[in-house]
Amino acid sequence: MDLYNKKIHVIGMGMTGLATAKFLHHRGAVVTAADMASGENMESAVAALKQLGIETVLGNQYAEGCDAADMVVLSPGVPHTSDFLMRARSNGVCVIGEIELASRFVTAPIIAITGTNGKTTVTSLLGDMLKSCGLNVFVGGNIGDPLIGYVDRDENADWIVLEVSSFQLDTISTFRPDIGILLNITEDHLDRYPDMSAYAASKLRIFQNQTGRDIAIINGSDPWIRRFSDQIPGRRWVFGDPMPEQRGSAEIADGILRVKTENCFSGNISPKPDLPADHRADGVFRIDISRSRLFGRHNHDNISAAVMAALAAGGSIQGIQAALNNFKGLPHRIEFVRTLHGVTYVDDSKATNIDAVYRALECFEQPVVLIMGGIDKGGDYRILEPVIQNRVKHLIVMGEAADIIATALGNIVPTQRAASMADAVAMAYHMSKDGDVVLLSPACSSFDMFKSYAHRGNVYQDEVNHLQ
Ligand code: UMA
Repeated sequence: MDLYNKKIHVIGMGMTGLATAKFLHHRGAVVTAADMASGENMESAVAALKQLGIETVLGNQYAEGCDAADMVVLSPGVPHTSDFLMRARSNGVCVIGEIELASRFVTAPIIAITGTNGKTTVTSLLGDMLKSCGLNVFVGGNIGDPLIGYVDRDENADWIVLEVSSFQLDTISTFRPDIGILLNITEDHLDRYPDMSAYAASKLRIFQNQTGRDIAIINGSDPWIRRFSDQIPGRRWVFGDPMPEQRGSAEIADGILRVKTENCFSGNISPKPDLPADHRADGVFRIDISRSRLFGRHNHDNISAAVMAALAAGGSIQGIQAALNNFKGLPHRIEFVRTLHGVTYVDDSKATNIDAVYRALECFEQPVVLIMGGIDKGGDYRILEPVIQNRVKHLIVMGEAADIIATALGNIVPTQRAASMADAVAMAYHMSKDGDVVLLSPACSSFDMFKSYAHRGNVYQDEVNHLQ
């Protein structure tokens, strides 16, 4: 793809837009970077781009110029259906996202991971597994390191392990992972998609350019994935319930994960010559998961998917097992904070959708004081009814969604409103007793009161650590 002298409009000047604008500039394109925001927040981005001589446009005018560009490159946060983009497309302008652009310059094989929940855990765990098998791996994408930066730095990995969001998949056209993983599809981002079918279709795009030589690792127990499985052209490696025409399977019993696969290397994925011969034939691979610190049923799915992908990429059992044993889990995902007076405090601030709260509650046998709330994303909180009835003794709601959640769930569990995180933690402290769990699992995004889910989790942990 020749970018020299091409007029390219980069929309969004966050992490993705900055990396994209720099890459395009280095390749000789005439770049304009634009962002709907203006003011202090944009100062450092503008300064960084100006230093390279890249023109920037902020505020109301930011969409202007798209029609006259050769190409528009979007950041994931920019809805691909915005009017100005529809207009540019109808004027013949090529509109793509950063993942699509970057993938056109990647030569290493790609493992892409998507799903409503668990994708960061799987991306991170899989990256560790392949590294522990001696491979040189780039781990990035939605997890926080844009793929375009890898391309710009001229890195040369053996494998790319890429977390991709539905937003990123919306703007692909040729992106084709050698191994695609779809973990689950449950309600999320319904503030951006008109309905669940549209959101599911977006997730399924991970497989749209795969051929029969590629591998699709999928969750056979997920109703949306089962419904759309005929749209998956790759070879299906299935964890959870079995599916027709599967070419690989994963089962967990008695703390052992058993993965049975076809010969991993019959397709276009070549093993590194120094990998052990035990993976060159059909067979069952056994991994001991009993010592893993990833607990809960949902983590069985995450481990199964990561192990399957690591095997498909030619990883050794020893390397995979060592990485799993050493993996501590990620911050703000059902993270233990402390025990005080017999009460266990857990931070699950990353639970920004309803299904994630369901999965978190399933991990606990003990009575739970649950803290929820933030910005509502349009899902149905009543899905939580059974698990709340079984496990939750008090519900504390906060933020913009407090009333919506209280209306949906307040009639099945005693519910109180908190004005701040400090207030919520103080309430939880008084409501809990020896043997209980206090769980922050918001089901909402955080931007009404915090900078990010991580900021929200850190504030919660600070409040918990200050309790006497
Ligand atoms: N902006 C516009 N016009 C718009 C919308 C946004 O100009 O219509 C501007 C904003 O003013 C802002 C910039 O775009 O200055 C931000 O762009 P962005 O939202 O795409 O953010 P980035 O910093 O580029 O981060 C993105 C991902 N963000 C989103 O998808 C919202 C990051 O995922 C990702 O780590 C990063 O690219 C690198 O790939 C975050 C996320 O929340 C963690 N992802 C969602 C999720 O996981 O659920 C999908």
